[in-house]
Amino acid sequence: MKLTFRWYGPDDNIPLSFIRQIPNMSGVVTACYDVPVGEIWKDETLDLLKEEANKNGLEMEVIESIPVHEHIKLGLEDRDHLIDNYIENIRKCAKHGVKCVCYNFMPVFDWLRTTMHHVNPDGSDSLAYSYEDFLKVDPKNLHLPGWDESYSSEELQSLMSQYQNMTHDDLFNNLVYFLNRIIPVCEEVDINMAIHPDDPPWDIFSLPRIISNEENLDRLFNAVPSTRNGLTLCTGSFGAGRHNDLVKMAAKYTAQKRVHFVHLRNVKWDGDHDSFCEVGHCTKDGSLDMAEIVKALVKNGFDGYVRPDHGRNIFGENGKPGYGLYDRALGATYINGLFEAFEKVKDLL
Ligand code: DNO
Repeated sequence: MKLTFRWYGPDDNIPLSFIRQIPNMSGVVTACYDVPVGEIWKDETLDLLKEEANKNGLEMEVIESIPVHEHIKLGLEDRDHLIDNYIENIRKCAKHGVKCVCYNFMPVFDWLRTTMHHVNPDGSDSLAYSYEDFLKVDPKNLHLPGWDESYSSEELQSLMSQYQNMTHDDLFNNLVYFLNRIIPVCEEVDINMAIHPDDPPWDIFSLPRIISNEENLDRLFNAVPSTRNGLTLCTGSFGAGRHNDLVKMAAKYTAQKRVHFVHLRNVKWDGDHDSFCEVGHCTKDGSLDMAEIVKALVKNGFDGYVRPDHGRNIFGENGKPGYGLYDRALGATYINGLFEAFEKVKDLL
């Protein structure tokens, strides 16, 4: 595996000089944030990101994300033009040495929580989702933690209304349409596409979601068989859904050569409903068996990219929710330990 770390570019308040000091760190996971979704990325920005990473001894082989414009998800008339731009971005990334592109196909929101600051018994804070709190959210007057600055409330209402009559099949067909155009280019330029699962893995506000479970993945991989059409196995996203067996999924999709990128984090289910909170990475801290997941990856020959996903805010850090330095760095060392241990005994697994 290649251990990577998300870096939000020069504006990230975690400097590359710190990231490189995390044991076994090979590279950054980043993106161009200076161009609106749907437009063509600037070469200068990609040059700069790569140069900065390389200067610090880090690679830039993973992009998260090239975001997919809502009109592509909606299947509107201008989608072909927007897909052309997407293809152009894939080509540019390839020219800059990128090997893997993470993206998602969730309508409107690419993750959802009911609080960004859930206080844990040990005094750390983390993101959490409470079923009860979610029921209180008024879809007509949406205020969602972490999203209020991304959309005005009018924009949000108008976007949501465009999805009103969209079925899961419609959205799926739009994803297949998109992939049928981009995967041949990925084959040509040697890039793996890694779709990120729905987070959390169920429909929200009647918006359809189509990458929430094994059945969804099987359908997607059958529809577009090239292994360039692959997955970001985000354990925390799939794992928030109690219907998902992460160990089985890790084994199955690794064996199928679909797992190009892994986001490792743990979640703790709470109560009988869909509530969960984000916890430290260790198995003991949450509801997912992280060791068994890594074992399944190693046993099935995983050799892709991994990053520690969402950390808590600890040691008094006031980091970007989910993306502080300390807990992700601790997560990285734990991930290193799991991989090293299982890789040593791989033949015995
Ligand atoms: C959240 C992230 C997601 C992810 C996108 C990929 O922390 O895991 O925002 O980057 O869904 O497109």
